[in-house]
Amino acid sequence: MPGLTGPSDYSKEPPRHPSLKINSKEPFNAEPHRTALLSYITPVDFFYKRNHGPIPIVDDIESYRVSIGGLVKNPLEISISEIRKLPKYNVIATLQCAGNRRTEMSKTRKVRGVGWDVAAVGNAKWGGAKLADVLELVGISKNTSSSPLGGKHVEFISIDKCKEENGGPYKASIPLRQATNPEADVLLAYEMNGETLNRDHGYPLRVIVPGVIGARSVKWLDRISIIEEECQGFFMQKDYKMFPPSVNWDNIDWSSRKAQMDFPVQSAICSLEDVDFVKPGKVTVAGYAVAGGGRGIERVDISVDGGKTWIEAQRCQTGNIPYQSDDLNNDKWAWVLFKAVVDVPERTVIIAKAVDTASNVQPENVEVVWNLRGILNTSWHKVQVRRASQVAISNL
Ligand SMILES: Nc1nc2c(c(=O)[nH]1)N[C@H]1C(S)=C(S)[C@@H](COP(=O)(O)O)O[C@H]1N2
Ligand SMILES: [Mo]
Repeated sequence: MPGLTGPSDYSKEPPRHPSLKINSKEPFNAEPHRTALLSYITPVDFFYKRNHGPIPIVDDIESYRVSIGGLVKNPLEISISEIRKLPKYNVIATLQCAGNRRTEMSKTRKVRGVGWDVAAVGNAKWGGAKLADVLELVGISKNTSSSPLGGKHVEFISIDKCKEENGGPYKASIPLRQATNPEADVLLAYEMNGETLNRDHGYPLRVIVPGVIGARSVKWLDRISIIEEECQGFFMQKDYKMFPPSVNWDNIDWSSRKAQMDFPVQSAICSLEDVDFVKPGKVTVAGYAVAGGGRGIERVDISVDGGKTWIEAQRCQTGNIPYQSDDLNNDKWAWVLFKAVVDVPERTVIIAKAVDTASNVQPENVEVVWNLRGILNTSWHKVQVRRASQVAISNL
């Protein structure tokens, strides 16, 4: 790799916004304050950064090529300018780390992994070519589950080097069926929010797999390989799998579970901290809700009495206030923002729970989804709230 010596050379990291909360410095893992998620499009500076190694440097964009090989008749090397000549698509899609809300899961029972609050997620406009169009260049037609030479999966291999792969590149795969389906909107993206993708987010080219856990959206793309079986890399076989609560580090059998792909329905309150002290009067309960697999959000319920009674929040996909509910789900891969203005008792627990268009509902308790790697904490999001006047009185 030009400029970097290996998986522990952190001497050339890009500058980052000082307000980010750093969960791990090397590799750099950071999330914004949760209030940064109250705008529909997450600014690049405040978009969470999730890395497994140093940020690679691609300083000669002219000589940069992505090779497409494996089980294809006519392998190809393609430059950025050639990719830019293909039809360009802008897809608004939410990217969420499978480890989002891990810190909260760890409070129930300890889990292994980088700690995250509720902001290992962001919504961006990704600009690039459709993978389905790129694969046609090597003779793989649209909407197929098997290539002429028997390939069934598309593997993405990165430039970065990470410890988990013993100094080798980060990699992942998706089924060929998804990769060749134009409606799955899998992109090779060179833009984020209308700007050239920056180094932290995968410059010069990354994969975006909408509706799927962030781990499959490989950054700093180096190679695409058409393969028969799923990618055998660490992050597909030894990580990012959801285990039942009974599995621990002594009895784990990685091969017994599938690689996690679609994200389950999720929501979080971002206008309040846990614990938050609020002034007497109305309180705004706002945040994001997102469904995986291209499903939309049907409803977001809010409780201000710890789950005894519920009201429905307003939702929108533009960020405009007042929130409209008639402009919903135009962006099928994107989150919806929700908002409810409520009266709260002096001391209470406020809860958000989302329902997707398949009527999947977030689970009530973190215990039922607890797993040793701490992924997919989609349990009801709760914040404790106290009225400031009550605090003042109790201090007397
Ligand atoms: N090459 C490479 N791609 C990667 C990763 C990585 O460490 N290296 N991390 C993955 C994970 S786990 C997530 S959640 C997303 C994070 O993307 P972001 O940093 O742009 O938010 O990138 C994914 N793609
Ligand atoms: Mo992730």
